[in-house]
Amino acid sequence: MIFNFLTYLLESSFVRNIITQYNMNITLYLKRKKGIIDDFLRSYLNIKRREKGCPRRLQEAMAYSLMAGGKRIRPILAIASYEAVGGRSRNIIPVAASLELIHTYSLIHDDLPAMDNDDFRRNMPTSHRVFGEATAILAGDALLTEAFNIILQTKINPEIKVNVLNELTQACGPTGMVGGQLIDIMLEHKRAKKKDIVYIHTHKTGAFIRASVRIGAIMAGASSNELMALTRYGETIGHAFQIVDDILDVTGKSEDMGKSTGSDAARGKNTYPSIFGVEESRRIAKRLVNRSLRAIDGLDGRTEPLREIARYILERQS
Ligand code: GRG
Repeated sequence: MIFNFLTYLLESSFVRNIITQYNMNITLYLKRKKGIIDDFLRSYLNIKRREKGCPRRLQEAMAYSLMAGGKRIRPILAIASYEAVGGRSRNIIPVAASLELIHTYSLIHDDLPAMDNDDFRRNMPTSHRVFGEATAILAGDALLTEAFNIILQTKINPEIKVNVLNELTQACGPTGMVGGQLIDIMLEHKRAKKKDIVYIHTHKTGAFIRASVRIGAIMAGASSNELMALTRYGETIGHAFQIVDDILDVTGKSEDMGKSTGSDAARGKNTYPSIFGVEESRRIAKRLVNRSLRAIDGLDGRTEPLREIARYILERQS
């Protein structure tokens, strides 16, 4: 009887979460997962190098931005979400890594003269500064297309594959990232309303982060309740991620951010700090992160990495 009770207690999600909490070192976790993604991307680029038909200069421009040292937060979120609902296969790695190709494309295009016109990204000259505008645009286009190709080549259940592709097209296309980017640009030097800034943040940045979390869950065959909880988690941290990005553009150091700071104000961008001030923006981001933690309270898988990533998003300096 006592033995049964002790077994029940040790297997309960509450106790398991406490045990993981004490074992969890988020810095080490992020470093390990980033290492896995970097290894995959390196071998992917090696395959591309050997493949006939892809011009050398295009390969170089793709590799330059892809291996410039990003945090790999979107792939890591997909893996953490996958593992939280019991996913075990290594098939998650190519799918997670493909998210980094889409993210890198968006950064290359975001930095272009017609967009944010940035000279530095991840402490390196931006793609168009090194390769010229035309090659930079094409490197972005190639990375976006290749992301879908990597998923297509991954051996997974065809229904899951279609669902993953559907998530990405919804999140990164006109109703997601690209739509958010357009409204962001259209409202430069104009006074935006609160609903506009919420739209920009949840579409330009939030939709893709939400999709990264959902893709991990879909890959693991999550139940509808698990998917609902993780969707809520993904959208709240996605929104908070961009608010923190806005705050860091005001308060962060350019060496940590890898690009010049203060650029949002110089460009007349509508940001949370420009509308609510830095302190209130911090409070809003904190509220969103708390909401994300509550959203996954009911899950009894390995949720501690997701919790720690949410806290990290709030406290990050780069
Ligand atoms: C289609 C022409 C055309 C342009 C599209 C899609 C797009 C341009 C822009 C998307 C806007 C964008 C880049 C949003 C993401 C903003 C953001 C918070 C970037 C930083 O992400 P981190 O901190 O960066 O994850 P690292 O460097 O760590 O990868």
